[in-house]
Amino acid sequence: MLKGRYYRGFATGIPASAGRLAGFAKAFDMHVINPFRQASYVLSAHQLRQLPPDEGIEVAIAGRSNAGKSSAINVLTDQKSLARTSKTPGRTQQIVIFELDERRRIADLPGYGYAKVPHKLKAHWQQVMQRYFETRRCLRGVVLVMDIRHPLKPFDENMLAWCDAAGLPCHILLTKADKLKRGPAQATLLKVRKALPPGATAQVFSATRRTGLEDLIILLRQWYGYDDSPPGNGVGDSGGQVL
Ligand SMILES: Nc1nc2c(ncn2[C@@H]2O[C@H](COP(=O)(O)OP(=O)(O)OP(=O)(O)O)[C@@H](O)[C@H]2O)c(=O)[nH]1
Ligand SMILES: [Mg+2]
Repeated sequence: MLKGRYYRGFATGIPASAGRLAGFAKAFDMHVINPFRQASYVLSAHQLRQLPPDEGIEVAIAGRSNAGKSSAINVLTDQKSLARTSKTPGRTQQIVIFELDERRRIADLPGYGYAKVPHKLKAHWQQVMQRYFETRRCLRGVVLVMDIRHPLKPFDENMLAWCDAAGLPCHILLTKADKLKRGPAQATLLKVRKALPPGATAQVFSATRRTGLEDLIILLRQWYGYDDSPPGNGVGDSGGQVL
């Protein structure tokens, strides 16, 4: 089951050490520390130059319009309306930056593929996104959000291929899982996993039921380096509250 640097755990499909951690936490009914609760809004950028300095660690939340990116951020941070969500697709029209601490950020990216966005704006965003992914050195990984009922659309495939080429980890959230029964949801997860390049992982998620939240937190704790160094020295500080 070894593929590239990642082992696709049976339960979670996330990297081996993270998968083991999730297993231990569940087996011993331990609670995972959620440092993402301390997230706060920083700014909304129309241009790359408006972004915070390219330092520390940034994780981007990408996906098609209306897939559920902002809702996932709200569940992850345990804040009802930190990121603006909407029934109207195309809601997030900027790169919205949330800060966990002075060296860690989440970037909520504009949704791709909303037909009613004017052509000029679409072209603008295509260009900005391309440059963001090509130049942002602090980018540690991409959480690619897909509606579990409509996975792996062309945008998603492009994103996966780009991350693969750039050697950047990509973790897929198959969200809105509450819209499917468990069987079909697991079948989709397996199908998606089979189609992934080596550096990519996938899990089932639901913002409304908080399904998969623990697995997501464990994975992101690794990406942000919360588990790397002893507590109390800044970057490795695993602050936050219990899930
Ligand atoms: N049932 C269900 N609905 C969800 C879930 N996640 C998001 N939604 C709904 O899907 C719609 C879009 O959610 P958003 O979080 O705003 O999606 P987004 O990807 O940020 O959208 P844009 O910013 O427009 O690209 C909203 O009506 C949400 O309530 C989920 O897990 N389950
Ligand atoms: Mg949004």
